[in-house]
Order: sequence, then structure tokens, then C-alpha cells
Amino acid sequence: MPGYEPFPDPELPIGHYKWMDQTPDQDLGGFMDRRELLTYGPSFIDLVDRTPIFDYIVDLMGPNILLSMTQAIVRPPTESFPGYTHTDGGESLRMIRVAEEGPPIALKAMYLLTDVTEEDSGNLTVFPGSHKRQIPFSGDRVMTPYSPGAAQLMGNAGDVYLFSHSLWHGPAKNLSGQSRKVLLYNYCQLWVRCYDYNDVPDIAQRCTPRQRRLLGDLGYDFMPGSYFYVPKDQAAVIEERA
Ligand SMILES: O=C(O)CCC(=O)C(=O)O
Repeated sequence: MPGYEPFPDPELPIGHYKWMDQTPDQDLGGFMDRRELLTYGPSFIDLVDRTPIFDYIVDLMGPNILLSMTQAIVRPPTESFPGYTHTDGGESLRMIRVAEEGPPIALKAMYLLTDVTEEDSGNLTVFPGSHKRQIPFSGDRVMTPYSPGAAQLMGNAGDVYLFSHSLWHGPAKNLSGQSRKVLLYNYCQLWVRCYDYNDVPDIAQRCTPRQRRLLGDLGYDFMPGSYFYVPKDQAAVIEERA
């Protein structure tokens, strides 16, 4: 099925995904980087607010949140991919770090769909403690998954990692002989924009009230002040008391 993929077009600004009409590579283990997953079926919608992961997310971020992005990535084994390290959210958010007592502006849940039990299997690689430090992004000092301080995470299919936007992270090489598959669900504070949508997407009609709220449906038409000041029932909807 076609979908939003990163497009190898030098005209396109970094981090942008374009609708690809042509049938993608049908090899199930072949590279895939697909965005905006909710239209692919109810299982993808269920993950938007599934217990217990969503409860942890609300605990960490508070109730005034949006689902800002969904993504499926398949990383096949190859000698040619060196891995990379970044923070989430682009040029502006990479300058903003999580404070000791403050909630993150954005948080990602990464679901493993395949076991990752050895190093260099496409592991999510993180720099513990780095969410409080500025990632170098200009000059010669480029972080990689092999820079000092990096830790390659292990896990089994079904495990989930939660991490904030400011954690230095990214995939390691995959020399395992197996494709590594993950799903990513990203959440942000309500006043921050979604990556995947400009307006509330049509798929919201197939969602529960809580999922619709997470897709940006406030229950009334946009007016100045919306999203920054939250609907009266925001906490009740997110905690499913409404
Ligand atoms: O592990 C991957 O393939 C990419 C994950 C990642 O770095 C991210 O979601 O920001």
C-alpha cells in the first residue's frame, strides 16, 4: 500500500515525508519508513491510547497532550547503514531540554515488533542522561551510536521504550541478519503542532472520544486561544472520566 515516505528529493526540506503513490517494495523485510499509520487498520488506532503505556505517558506528560506522529520503520540488515544519533522534533525542539521537575514537550513510545537481543541489530541507541544536555549539531562534533556514552538497548518483540524528545538517540547498525521492525507513537503537549496532520484527520471519525481528542478534536471549532487553553473536559476525557 502506498503512503507517506521520506522522499529522496533535494528540493524537499529535511524531515519531510511525501505521499508515495507507487506500490512500495513488497519484500516484508525490506526498508520501510512509513508515516501516518492510523488509516492502516484498527490495531494501529488501538495503540493510540492502549493501557498501560498510555497511562505512563499521561503520568509523565500530564493530560494536556496530542498524538503528534505515528511511524513504522523496518531496518533490514546491511553493511552500508552506519546508524545515526539525533534528538526529536527538528531544529527548534533540539535546543530545548527536559528539566528535572518538568514534563517533556514531546515523548515517544517505540514498540519493538522483532526481538533485538544482540548489539548491532538496529538497536535503539541512547545516551543516558543526555536529555539534559545540548546535543552538538554544528561544527565537527557529530554524535553517532558509537560515540562515548552510547548504550545499545535490547528487548523482545512487544517491549516498549519511552523516551523524551531531548534524549540523544537513534538506530545502531544492523548486522544481525534479521530485519528490525518498530512502531513509533509520538505525543506532544497540546499547544505544540502535530507532525502528521494539519487539521483533525478524517480517521478521527473511527476513533473513541479520547482518541479523537488526542488527534486534536477539541469538541468545538478552532478559535483564538484553542490548544493553548484547553477544553474544560480535557482531563476528564484523557482520564476517561467524561
Ligand atoms: O530506530 C530507528 O529506526 C529510528 C528511531 C528513532 O531514532 C526515532 O524514532 O527518532
